[in-house]
Amino acid sequence: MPRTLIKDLKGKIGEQVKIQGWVSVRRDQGKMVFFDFRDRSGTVQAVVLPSEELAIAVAKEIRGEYVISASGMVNKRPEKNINPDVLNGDLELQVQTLEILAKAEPLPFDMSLDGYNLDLPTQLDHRALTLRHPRNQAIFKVQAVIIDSFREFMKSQDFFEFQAPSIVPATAEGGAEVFKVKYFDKDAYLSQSPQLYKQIVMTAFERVFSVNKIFRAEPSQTTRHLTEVVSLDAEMAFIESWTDIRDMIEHTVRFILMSVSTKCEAELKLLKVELPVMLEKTPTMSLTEAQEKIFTKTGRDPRGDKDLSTQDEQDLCAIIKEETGSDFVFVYGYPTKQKPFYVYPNPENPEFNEGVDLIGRGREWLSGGRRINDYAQLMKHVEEWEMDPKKIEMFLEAFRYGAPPEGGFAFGAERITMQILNLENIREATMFPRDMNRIDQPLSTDKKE
Ligand code: AMO
Repeated sequence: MPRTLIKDLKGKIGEQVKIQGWVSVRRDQGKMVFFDFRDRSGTVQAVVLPSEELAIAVAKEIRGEYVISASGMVNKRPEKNINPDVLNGDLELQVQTLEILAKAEPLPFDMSLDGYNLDLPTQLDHRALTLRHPRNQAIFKVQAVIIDSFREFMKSQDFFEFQAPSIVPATAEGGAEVFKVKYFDKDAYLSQSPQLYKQIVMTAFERVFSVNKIFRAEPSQTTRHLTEVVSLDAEMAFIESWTDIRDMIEHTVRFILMSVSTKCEAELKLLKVELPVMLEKTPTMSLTEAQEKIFTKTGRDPRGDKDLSTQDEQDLCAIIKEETGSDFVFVYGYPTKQKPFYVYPNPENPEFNEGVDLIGRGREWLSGGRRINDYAQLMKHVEEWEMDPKKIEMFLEAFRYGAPPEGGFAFGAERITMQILNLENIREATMFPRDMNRIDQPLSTDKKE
């Protein structure tokens, strides 16, 4: 008999089927044995009656995470046992034959949905097992939809996908947060961002995007930083103003939210998540205006600070939510000297730049902005930022030979997943998180996230 996926059982009441999957739970009730079976598509309750002598003997041997093949009849559940809130809550598989395909050792912790409240370090130490949990599967299914819908939207807007390198001769973002690698007898770096490459490729293909790994030597242990990130990057030519970039960011995020809402209904329900509200037009303000607003509304004075602090981001989002109902706000115009050399200074007030961040639900989701495209101006910044032009020669060549007005943006897949799903720690939204203290296993046993 061919295998039926568990999600398709609902159309097969009264029919004989064969399913294959894992045992999530075994419950013995008198002489009967109940199971929750799980495959890639969902979960179903099954019962083995004592009259099925062969099957009941096998059932008694089975523990959590055994891999089985089970055949039997799909029955409608009695009215009083129906659970309308879960997949297959109205049916049950009455097992007639049961085969063990693979055994499992006794589990180190309870894997059943109700008993699942492991602390994060234990979850991550046992990722190979905890990935099987429906809650974690839901998180990573949403993440897959986020990445897919980024690609889909970019392509719909005529952006060209390219592959960015991970080994680079120079750092794009500045700062010390870079991993140096021994490259034969030379030094090289792991890419912090495909920034310089997306700008080069933009000068050939106009609209480009990439989905790639970036690496940041984040020396601190926060709930929103990783050392290895999936970065979703875009760059576009022939813009009139930085606001074209802001609008593209808004359309992209709106498309992602819409895709998650339509494609991940079951996952959002399981995770008990409400999507953030994005208005027709997201409120936009300069850093100075945002600081002024925070001061007026809270009495706390961040005016003159060079960036928004974590507290500022939280306060600003709370104020904007109350004033407009929006869960998002764009903040632009950061001090030019605080940001990387490629960001475009405001021609009327060059101390502030035309970089923009999207802040939502109290945290930064995404960064972008207009870039310097004039070669002479770029070279002036290279000098002022004390960069070695020889190390970025390939980038400079693209701009020496004609680069249109342009800009772009980037966001981390893990950060946006965390924010969309309202998770407390970015590691929950990362299958195999790398940070200061962990590469699969903790690097030292006395430090926990
Ligand atoms: P920035 O450094 O702000 O900008 O990064 C852009 C976005 O990438 C994500 N991100 C991270 N996520 C998790 N852990 C980290 N350590 C981490 N660092 C960054 C965030 C952040 O908003 N080149 C520019 C982008 C551009 O202008 O196009 C850049 O890298 O979501």
